[in-house]
Formats: sequence, structure tokens, C-alpha cells
Amino acid sequence: MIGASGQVGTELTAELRARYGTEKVIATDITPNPNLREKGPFFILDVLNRAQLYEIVTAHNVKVIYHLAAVLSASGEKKPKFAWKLNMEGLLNVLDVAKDHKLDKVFWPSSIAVFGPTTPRNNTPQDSVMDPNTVYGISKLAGERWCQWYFDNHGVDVRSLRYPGLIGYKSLPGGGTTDYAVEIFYKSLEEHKYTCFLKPDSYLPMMYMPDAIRATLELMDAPAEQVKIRSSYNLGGISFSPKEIAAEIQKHQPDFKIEYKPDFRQAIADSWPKSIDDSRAMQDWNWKNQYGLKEMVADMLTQIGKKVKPVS
Ligand code: AKB
Repeated sequence: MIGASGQVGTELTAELRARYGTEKVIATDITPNPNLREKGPFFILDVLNRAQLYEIVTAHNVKVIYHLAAVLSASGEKKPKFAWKLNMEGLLNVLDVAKDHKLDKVFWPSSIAVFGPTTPRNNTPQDSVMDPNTVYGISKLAGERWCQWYFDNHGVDVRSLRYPGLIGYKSLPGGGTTDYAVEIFYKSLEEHKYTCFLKPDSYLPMMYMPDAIRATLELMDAPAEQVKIRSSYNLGGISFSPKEIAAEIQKHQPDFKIEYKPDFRQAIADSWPKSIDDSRAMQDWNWKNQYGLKEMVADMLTQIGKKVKPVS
């Protein structure tokens, strides 16, 4: 697992360790993570360090890589050259090691950020106009084409999902445009108020983490011939706006207040789809989303409520 300390990596590592045994799943990240280190094999790895990546794969006879390390959309706009370097060179290092060591499979997440301002925004199809205008989106679109190329030319069994905004309580997202949908829960429980960096009606596709983890594992478990798309699959989930999620939180916490101060992330949100057509994932490997807005909000409030205290 590369990027094991991140929002998805934390949960995916735990799930894979529960499935295959702790010793079988090597967690790596650029920063030390006492939690992961205590619970199983952990190495400091910068995916840009190609030699070290090859070394770990050889020394531990790695068969499958989940490569999650990336700079997300909002951070990418602040450090465009670094985002491009990490997102592209990191992926190419992983695809190369998969080719050279004949790995069984690779998972790499793409994103709804591959779409852009002239893409149809409602129920965005799998194949559509793709004109991303963030560095993150450009790197994800280029990455998708590289995945297809390594599959076509070198037979690398690479599998990918275009994740929507992911919402979970086990770890925090960092540097994304959809991060408000996680922050809002902490602020609602701690301060009973939240200032949102997007406008009230900014619809975006989102997904609750248990569904995202299940989608990832179901795609990785699918027989190779069922995985017909080797760039990346659209993945839908739930679409809602800040106003709608706030209203759902208010059903549990009537005194919760939200105000809106849109910043540079608004333009990014405005360039992305509002909802996604993921019928190809349904057809090819029987994908079905389970959590709706109501269930997700109730569960997030319960789980985060166990770990935060109201600030008086
Ligand atoms: C982001 O907001 O940058 C990510 C994404 C949608 O890929 N959560």
C-alpha cells in the first residue's frame, strides 16, 4: 500500500489486513505512522524514490500494489509542478515495477476531476468530453491513459476507479475540494457552526467510505475478463449540495448553523460533474452503491460524536 496514511489508505490497509492477515499487507507512506507501524509491517517510502520502491517489491515478493499517494485538487493548484511530478512520476514508477516484476495487479485511483467545464454535468457518462482545468485533474486524465497503455502494451493488470468526494470518519482528507463534506461533521459536533468554502447549491458527487472501500475491493476481486475498462471506471454514489447536507445534519442537531464564504475551490467545484453515471461498473462487475445521504449523515454523526467534544 503506497500512501497508507491517507484518507483511503488508512481504511484500505485495515480492511486488507483483516482479510489477508496483518503480515501480508505492507503499509508505506512518506511520514511515520505509529498506528500503522504498531499493527503490521510499515516502511517509509517516497514513491518518487524508484530504487527504494523496486527494493521493497523485491525484498518482500510483493504481488499487488495499491498506489494511493497523490496531491489532490486544491493543494495541486498551489503547487502545480510538484503535483504533476508526484502524481505522474509516482504512477509511472508503480506501473514500471508492475511490468518489470510481473505483479498480479495494481490499483490506482482516478477521480471525477478528470472531467471539466464542458463535460455534461448531470449523470456524466463514462465516455464524455474530458477537459480538466486543475493540475490534479490533468494528471489523473494523463494517468488513466498511461494505465490503458501499460495494459495494452505490457499486459499490466491495472484497475482504477474515478472516486467522487469520499466521506469517512476514520481519517481526514487533505487538500481536496470535496473536503468540506468531512469538515462539516467535526465543526457541527465541536462548534455547532460551519463556514463552508463552497456555495450552498454546489452539487458534487460523493460517496461514503464503506461503499468506496467495497467498490475498490470488488473491482480488485473481479475476474480480469470482467474488467473491461482499463483507464478508469466512473463511480457515482450520492450527489448533494452543502445546503442539503447541512439540512440533514440539522435534523439531528437543530442548533447547527452554516454560513458560506466561497474561495478559490468554488471554481474547481463548478468545473466538475454534479452527478455520475456509473452503469458500466454496474454492468461489468455488479457494482451497487448502498449508503444514501440520510444513512451516511446519521452514521458520521454517531462515529465522530464518539471522538470529539463540543467546544464550550
Ligand atoms: C478532491 O476534492 O480533490 C478529491 C477528488 C474528488 O478527487 N476528493
